[in-house]
Amino acid sequence: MKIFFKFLFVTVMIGLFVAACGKSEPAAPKTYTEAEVSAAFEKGTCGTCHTIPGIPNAAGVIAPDLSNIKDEAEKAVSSSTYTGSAHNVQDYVRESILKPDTFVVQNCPTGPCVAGVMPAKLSETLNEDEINAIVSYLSGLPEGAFGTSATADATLAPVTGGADIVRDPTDLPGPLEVREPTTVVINLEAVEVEGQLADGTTYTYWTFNGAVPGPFFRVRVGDTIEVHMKNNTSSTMNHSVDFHAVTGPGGGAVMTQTQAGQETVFTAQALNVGLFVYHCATPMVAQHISNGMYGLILVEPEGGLPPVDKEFYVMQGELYTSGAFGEQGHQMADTTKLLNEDPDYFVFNGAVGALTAQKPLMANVGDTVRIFFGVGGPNFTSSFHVIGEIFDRVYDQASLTAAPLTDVQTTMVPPGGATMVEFSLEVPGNYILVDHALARLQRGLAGYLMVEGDPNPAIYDGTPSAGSGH
Ligand code: HEC
Ligand SMILES: [Cu+2]
Repeated sequence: MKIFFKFLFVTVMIGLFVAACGKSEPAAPKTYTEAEVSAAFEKGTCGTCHTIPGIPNAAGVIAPDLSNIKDEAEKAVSSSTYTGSAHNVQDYVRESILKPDTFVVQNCPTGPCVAGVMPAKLSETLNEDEINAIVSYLSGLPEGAFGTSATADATLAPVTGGADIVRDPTDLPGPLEVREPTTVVINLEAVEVEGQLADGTTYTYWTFNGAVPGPFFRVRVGDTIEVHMKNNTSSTMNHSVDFHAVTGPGGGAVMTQTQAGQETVFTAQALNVGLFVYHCATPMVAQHISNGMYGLILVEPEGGLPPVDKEFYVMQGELYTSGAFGEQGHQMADTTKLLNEDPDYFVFNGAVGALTAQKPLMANVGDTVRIFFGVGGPNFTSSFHVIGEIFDRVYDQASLTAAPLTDVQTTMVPPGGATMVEFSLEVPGNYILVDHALARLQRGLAGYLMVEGDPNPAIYDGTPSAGSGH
């Protein structure tokens, strides 16, 4: 924001200077406020790929830096390699937004630019006014991009709604029957959803199949997975999938970069037993993951896993929002915080309260429970712990072929990693799933395992005291 104001200030000063010199009156195009311009850029998700001076959240890791787009555009329209129809800066920028495939720019920060990366649907996502705001801003101040900053910082109206994007921790398929390897079809669809992040707070999640984490898949070692990766027609971004269970470059990502309304397919053989993360691998990958695009696939050994009474599916991730933790209303993604690894929210299964107030894990005294736990991240390692329980078995790093560790209090799970833990329940009550880096509890990271049954005073007895925080 600071840079923004500096930019604005310089602009206004140039404007005043021009006016004071009595030079030609600039034509009077419609002026747009800071808030209008920022909102248009946000809606177009431009800052996800481009560096744009003054626009919050700009990261610009894969697309041309637009700081100097005025000069670049002037050069481009008069060059022989340019194949578009623009003759001036405004038309060039407008054409880039409306018909991104008309021509391909030469230089991107990661190397030569490629066609088809800039979303083709911006013409539908943005209305005329929003496009004008962007064009006016990019084609160069001082010619009237902004009025005053009178309406700057206009806060968005608080929204309490937002779709439920929480994956129920019991939403997973049961053990496979004993069988020979076969082909298993895996259907994924990238869907961008305005979801509830916390009470009174919404966020635009990018999901696999509408929930966070994505669906839990269960196959047998030796199976061939046939992955169908769809991208919903309403998507503003391309999406893809990288399965850590797949052997081959990109884990599927090189074959599944999928545009809105399209579908891609690949097949792969599950060579290794284990519990594996899958995630979107479209640049900027960290942002696609943070926004909710991760899930787990279990590759069972021949003969399956030992039976248990209850199985649960839990994943941890972090979100980087424009407002601080707890701020009401719609939150935008903050790419600067993402790159600085400075999250506002830590969540299990996508949202604050997902596994406490909304969809707690339920079990009974006497049950053996198994938790398939993974970390989408994108950046933080979890020190996974269940308050009041000891893991009887930890399949460390989700290796299901090595002997499990026994009698473990807390286990570390890195981003893009998983674990399988098992324990039996002897005492009824409320157990809390946490990352033992407990400051994260204050940022939304908690889940309940509610255990019903008869008290077991031989194992746990006493009078509850007030204020334990448990
Ligand atoms: C998913 C990443 C992505 C998003 C989102 C995106 N762009 Fe782009 N953009 C690119 C890439 C990659 C190129 C260069 C390749 C090409 O020319 O198609 C590009 C090219 C451009 C250019 C031409 C740059 C030059 O140096 O000539 C402009 C202007 C532009 N984008 C503006 C925008 C605006 C405005 C938005 C938001 C409304 C936006 N882009 C959203 C990736 C993106
Ligand atoms: Cu994605």
